[in-house]
Order: sequence, then structure tokens, then C-alpha cells
Amino acid sequence: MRIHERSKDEALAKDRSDPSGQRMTTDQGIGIEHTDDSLRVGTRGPTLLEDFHFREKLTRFDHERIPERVVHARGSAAHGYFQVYESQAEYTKARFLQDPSVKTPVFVRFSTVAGSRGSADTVRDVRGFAVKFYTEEGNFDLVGNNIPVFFIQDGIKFPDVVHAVKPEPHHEMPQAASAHDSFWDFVSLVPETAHMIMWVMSDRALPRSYRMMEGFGVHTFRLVNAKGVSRFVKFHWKPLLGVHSLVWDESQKLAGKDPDYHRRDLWEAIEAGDYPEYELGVQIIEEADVEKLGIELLDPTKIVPEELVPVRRIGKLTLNRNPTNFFAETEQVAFCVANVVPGIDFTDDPLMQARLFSYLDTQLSRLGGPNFAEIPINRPLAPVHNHQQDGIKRHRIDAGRANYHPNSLSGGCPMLSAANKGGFTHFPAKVTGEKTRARSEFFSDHFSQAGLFFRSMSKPEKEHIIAALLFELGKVERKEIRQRVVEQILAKIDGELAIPVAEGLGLPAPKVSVVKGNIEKSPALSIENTKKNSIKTRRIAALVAEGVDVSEVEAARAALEKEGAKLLVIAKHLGTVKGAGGKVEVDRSALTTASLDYDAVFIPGGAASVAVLKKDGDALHFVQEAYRHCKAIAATKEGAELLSACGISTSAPGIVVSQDGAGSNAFAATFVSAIAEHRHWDRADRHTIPA
Ligand code: HDE
Repeated sequence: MRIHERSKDEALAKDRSDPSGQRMTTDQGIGIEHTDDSLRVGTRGPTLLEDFHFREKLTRFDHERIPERVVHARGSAAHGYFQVYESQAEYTKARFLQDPSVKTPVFVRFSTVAGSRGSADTVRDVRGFAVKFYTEEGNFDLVGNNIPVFFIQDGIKFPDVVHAVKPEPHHEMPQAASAHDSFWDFVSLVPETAHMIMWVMSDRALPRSYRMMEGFGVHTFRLVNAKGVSRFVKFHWKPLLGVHSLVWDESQKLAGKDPDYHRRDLWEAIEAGDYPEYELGVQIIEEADVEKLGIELLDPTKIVPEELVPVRRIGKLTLNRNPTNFFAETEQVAFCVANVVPGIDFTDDPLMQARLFSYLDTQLSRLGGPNFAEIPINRPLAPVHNHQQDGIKRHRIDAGRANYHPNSLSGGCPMLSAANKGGFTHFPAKVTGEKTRARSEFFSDHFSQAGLFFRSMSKPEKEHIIAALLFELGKVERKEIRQRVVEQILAKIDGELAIPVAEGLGLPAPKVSVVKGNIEKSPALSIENTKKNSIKTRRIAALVAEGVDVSEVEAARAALEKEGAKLLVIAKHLGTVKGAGGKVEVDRSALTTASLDYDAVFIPGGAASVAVLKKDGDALHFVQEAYRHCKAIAATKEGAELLSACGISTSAPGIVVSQDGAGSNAFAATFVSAIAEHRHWDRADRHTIPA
């Protein structure tokens, strides 16, 4: 069977229903003549039970909801394809990793973890990054996160950590937030959370966009080649747009101004043809090298630093199509860690082992029974034949008399496949030991990599982690929990972390006793060291009023669009704004937008326009807020006066001022590189700006 990029789309086509030109019917196909009044006795009398259309319409409405996911309830998804750069036959027999000409269809769902379906996108949280590959050999699900480690080492603790982070049971607060007593109580008592806590308190937990975050398979998997040789592998997704984050103040405000911030960003980028792209990276570790590496590969609270085992990029994922229907696709898609194809296999990571059970189990209640693999979005492209049968919501109609194996009545069909004909065989890993509830001693180092992460951060990144802890622990009501986190967790990670946090919480300085591993720093962990060479798809706000220098707006637009960014004109009102040399179309009114929506700000010249903006509180706030959030701000000609009115120095980092105008090459180059930098943290006075 050969698949191609559109195979899944074509398979879904027969399930799509297009109402254009069609008559309205009941679920039984009976034409509907009237749907705005129920059938009643007289015009003022009671409604009649015999009104089957009314009853069906209400019944269907009453049952529209299914249970939301117990975690990762809030998500957004897109279709696309994956293409390997060159054959990986040396490492794996997985067919979708052999032929660079094959485009394997995928469906990818991004999510937050803790919040409900209707919660805000920009909360501090881990992001899910779940990829379903519809391969020729069946579905492979890589159900990852944007953080490469996890809170716990053994899946038996998953209900505990999730209960602790979810809203507290007595009053169901807070929503989509970890800043509360039960979460930090758990953390303070479970030191294996230390490494993950560093990541979740870092800027990684505030992605600017789903298109600008990394993804990780977290566990160590196996790749197995046709000769049966197995190697360990860690999966990575690397976004081609680079890794970028929001700042905490911005995230909180966005949660109110635009709770759909990430969903909208993903949707609009795909509609605009700016297809999100990620490279699949692998860290491959020979079984013989495991001991030398000195890292417990079965412990999901550990990474393998990229400096020790480089990430090899082996292919690219492109997301190029939005779903047709949110519920049918994004909501009903069911990922499962156990969905692997021949050539990819599991390890004994106890978190992974638990996940191998949990996903199928949760789908049974979420999707109402065992036939959820027949829902169009979940159906593999590979043919499905077996003796599984019946159950609620069965769609497939199995023909024949033999529903058992072996059989002679159906000529032995469906037939088994030998390992060399696509039959899945589990890698025959050797396992010995006594039954026990104990963990290996190699799982007992909880702090060395937490410290490695903290020490690998740049100065601003460290400051953000400290500020995040002060916020989170500041919301914790019980002092003994705050104290335990500082003394039992932070003091074992790094003094540079524990002491300022203790100080900020009004606690005595803890006794610092740091456990260090043999690696001091991993530069790859710092977002500061990720690439910042593009402004593609960034959004830049141009603030204008009557009298704006229109040629400046157009010159800036041309310069930014040339680099793949978008300039959006903002004024007090919609419609057009008249200025010197013509008029400009307004994209957003100041009422419906905020600086939070943009990566950078442009203030064009035009004396009259700038005079108006200088007296406009919203405009001043817009610029000041962007400054506080460390975004690039450019002003040409009289536009520079607005910066002064905001108390912003024209020589501050990331501020670009030009009297030559937006048409000058020097201006364009400086502004573009300031935007590509994404944030300019070294603005010493930013906390003095009132925004
Ligand atoms: Fe999940 N996780 N998880 N998880 N997870 C679910 O499955 C679970 C873990 C991840 O967009 C649930 O269908 C256990 C790690 C993603 O639909 C559930 C453990 C990682 C998604 C479940 C973990 C993940 C889920 C809830 C510890 C990163 C969303 C609904 C042993 C590698 C997929 C569902 C989507 C969803 C269980 C830990 C990623 C309950 C028991 C580690 C991206 O089955």
C-alpha cells in the first residue's frame, strides 16, 4: 500500500458532509418543513410529544458534550505531513523512515495540561505536542511534550501529581494554574519533581507560539533495524522558526484579552500559508555506550545533554491544513503511546510503562467504548482486519463466519504476518529480577540535572525562574509549604536560586547543599542560545493617527514583508486614516487590540499624527507596555517624540530610531535584526515604566 501527503485527507473526505445545495432533514433523512416553532395545540397551547423533530433536535443538543480529557483538555490541532531526509534503515526498519520521497500524513495536537477545555492558552504550563503518523504500516503516535523531562519517575504517581496541580477539590480553584498550595505541597514532598520544576518555572512554559516551541518524546525509546539490532533513542522536534517565549506579565494579560492566543496563532498561520515546520531530531545511543554515558536512560526526569549526544535532524514535519471540524477531529482524536510501528519499540522506563496502559484506558470512557479507532480521525490508513468485534458504536460490518483464530471456515483469514512481512515483534530485551516495588538506586539523583538546567540559563532566564517561583510560592497560603520548597528542593539545586527566592518570600536563607553532576553546563538548554535569524510570521503594530506620514508606513511595510513579517496598522477607529501623501487602511482599532498581540512596534513620522498619539493614554500605554515586555520598537522622523513622551530613551537596547525614514536600508536592517532578537532583556529601566 502506497500513501501520499493527501492520503488521510482523501480518506476523511467520504465522512465530510457539505450542506451546500442540500435540504434539511432529520437524522432519519426525512425532510424538515419548519424548524422555528414546536408543534403545539393552538398557537398558545402545550407542545406535543409527537413532535419527533423537536424531540430529536433537543435530544441531540442535550448530548453534544463528551468528557474532556482528564489532562491536556485544552488543545488545538492541524493536519500535515512528515518527510524523512534520508533513509534511516541503519537504525530502524520503520517504513515511513526509509524513503525521502514519501510524505506520511500526520495529525498534530498541541495542548496545555492542567486547564479545562475552555481555559486560556497562555498560562504557565507544559505544552503537549502529540503527533499521529498515518503510516503504511499503521499509526505511530509520538505523544510528547515541549519539555524533555517529567514531574515523576513512575506512572503510579501520575494521579497524585495531576490531582495536586488541578484546581483544589473543595472549591475548584485555581483554574489552569500551578500557583496554589496543593501543587507546591506535592513538590516540596517529592524531590524527583525538581528538574521538571526548573523547566516549568522557566520561559519554556510560556511559548510565544506553538510554532515556536520544541517538542520531546521524553522517554527513551528503541529503534530496531531489519537485522534486529536495537539502539536507544530520544526524539526531539526543533521548530524552524526558532524557540521564543512570552513574558509572564504578557501571558497573564493575554489570558484575559485573548484566551485563544495560541489557537488563533496556529489557525491563522496555516490559513495564511505560513506552514509551521519542525525537524525531527534523534539522539541515538548504542546499547554498549549506556554505561559510559553515566545517565539513567530509564529515568524520565533526566535529559541526555545535546553536547554529549548531538541531536541529528532526520526529517521534517509540515503543518499545512486546518481541521474541517474541531469536535470531529481535534476533540475526538485519540493518541496512544502504545501505537508504534515495526522498527520502534519501548523501554522499561516506568513512566512509559504506565502510559502504555493509560491512554487506551482513558479513551474507553472519553470516547464511549472500544470502537474509537473507527472514528474517522483515528482510523489508520493501513487496512484493519482482526477478530475484535461488537461493542458500542461499532461501524465496521465484518463479513464471514469465522470470528476466531485459528479458523478454517475463512481459509485462516485474516492471516498473521511474519516479522519480515510487517508483523510487529517486540524487541526481545532480557529482563530478570524479583518482583519488587523498589526503584533502582540510579533513580535517586534528583538534583544534579535541575542544577544543570539552572546553571545553563542566561542571566535574564535565571531571573525569570526566580520571579516565577516568587509568584507561585507567593500564592501559596501555608508558610510551611513555601519553606519546605526552599529548604528541601531549591537549596539543593543552587544557592543563586534558593537564596533570592527565600529573601523574596521573607524566609531565612536556607542551608545550601548542592549536588552537582559531572556536566557543569549545557548551552543547548538556554533559549538565549537558540537561533534568532528570522522575523518570519512576526506581527508588528504601526501606531497611527490622522496626519501620519503614509510613505513611512508603506516603506516599513515593504521592508518587513520582504522578511516574511506582517505590519498591522492600529488607530483609534477602523476604516482609513488620512495622512500626508494619501491614506492608510486601519487593520485594528485600539479598542480591540493591545501591544500584547504584537512582537514589535513601529511609530511612523507625521507631526500631526505623533502630536495626537502623545496625548493618547492608550497609545502611550501601548508603547510603554511593549517596552516593558522587551520588544523591539522603532520610530522614524517625528515618531521618536512619542518615545520621549513615554520616558523611553532612544538609545535603550532594541530601540531603533531613524531620521532618514523607514525607506533607508540601514533602518530596515537594524529594525529587522532587533525583531529577530525577539526580546531585549537588558533594559535596566524597564521595571520603572508604568505599564
Ligand atoms: Fe499523558 N495522558 N500521561 N503524558 N499526555 C493523556 O490521554 C498519562 C505524560 C501527553 O492531544 C491522557 O487521551 C500518564 C508524559 C499528551 O490528545 C491520559 C502519564 C507526556 C497528551 C494520559 C502521562 C504526556 C496526554 C488524557 C504518566 C509527554 C494529550 C487524555 C505515566 C511525553 C494528547 C488522553 C492529546 C494525554 C496519561 C505522562 C503527553 C490520561 C498515566 C510524560 C501530549 O491517558
